[in-house]
Amino acid sequence: MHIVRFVSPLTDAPAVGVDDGERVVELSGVTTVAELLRLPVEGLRERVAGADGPEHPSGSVRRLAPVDGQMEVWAAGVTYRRSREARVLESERAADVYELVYDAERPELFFKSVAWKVSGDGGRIAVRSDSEIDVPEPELGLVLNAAGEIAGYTVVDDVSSRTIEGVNPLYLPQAKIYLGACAVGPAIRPVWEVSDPYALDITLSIARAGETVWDGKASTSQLNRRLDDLAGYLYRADVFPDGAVLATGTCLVPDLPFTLQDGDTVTIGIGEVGILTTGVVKGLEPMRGIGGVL
Ligand code: DO4
Ligand code: MG
Repeated sequence: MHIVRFVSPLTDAPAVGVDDGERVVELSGVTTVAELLRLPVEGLRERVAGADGPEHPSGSVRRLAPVDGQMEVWAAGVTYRRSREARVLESERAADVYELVYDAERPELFFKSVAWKVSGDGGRIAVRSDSEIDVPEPELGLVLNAAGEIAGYTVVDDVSSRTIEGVNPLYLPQAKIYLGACAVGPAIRPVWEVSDPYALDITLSIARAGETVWDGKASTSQLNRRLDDLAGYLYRADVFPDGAVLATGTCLVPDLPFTLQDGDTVTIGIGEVGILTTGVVKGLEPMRGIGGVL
C-alpha cells in the first residue's frame, strides 16, 4: 500500500489517498500530505486504514510529488563509499573534505528544495546550462513527520552538477539547488510496510534515444549511517511542522565523463518503495511553468 498525492478526477484539484495497486481510495477531508505528517505514526496508520472516500482505478489518476505545504526536502551526503570515491576524484583540491565527512560522527546534511519546486513521477528534471557534467543521484528518501519519526519511505533524485561541485565544495548549493534539481515520488510507502530499510535494492537506468546508456544496482545495506541518526541530526536544531523528506545519499554514480543529456529518461527503483521516472531537459526555460513557476 502507498500513500499517494494525485489530481482528483472529481475536483481536478490535488487530493491524497491510499493506493493498493488496484484502486486509489481518497482520504476524505485530507487534501495535503502535510496534514498527515502532523500526526504521529500510530495516528497516521489509523487515518489511512480508515480511508473511505471516492475510489478511482489505480492507473487512471495523475500522480503528484508527495511533497506539499511547508514540507521541505533535505539531503545527506557522502553516506556511501561510492559517493566518497566519486567526489574525491572530481574534486582535485578539496578531496579531503569528503574523506573527513564520510568518517565523521556528524553527517553532511544540506537543504535541497521547497515543496512547490519538486518534480513528481512522469515529470521533468533539469541539468544546468552552465554545467558540463550532470548526474541523477538515486536516493532512499525518509518521509519524516512533525515529531521527526520516520513515517514512510519514498524515492528521491538529488540531481547534481558534478562540474560545479568539483570546482569548489563551497559551490555545493549551486550544484544541488536549482529548478529541476529535485524529483520525489511516485508515492510514500508507510514505514510499517517496509520490513528492512537496510536491505533495499536501488537501481538506476538512464535511457537515450530508446537505448540504455547507463545502468547500475546497489543496496541500502552499503549505507554507512543509521537512518534514525540522520533524521535526528536534521531535527536537532530545527522544526518541520509539516514534516520533511530527507534523502539519504547516493550509492550509484556513473564514472566520469558520463553526463545526463537533454532528452534522457531517468528511472530509479528502490525495492518495495517504488519506481520514479523523469525526463531530462537542459536549462531553465523548459522548466518554466512547473509548479506555477514564472
Ligand atoms: O557532498 C556532496 C553531496 C553528496 C551527495 O549528495 C551524496 O552523497 O549523495
Ligand atoms: Mg546526493
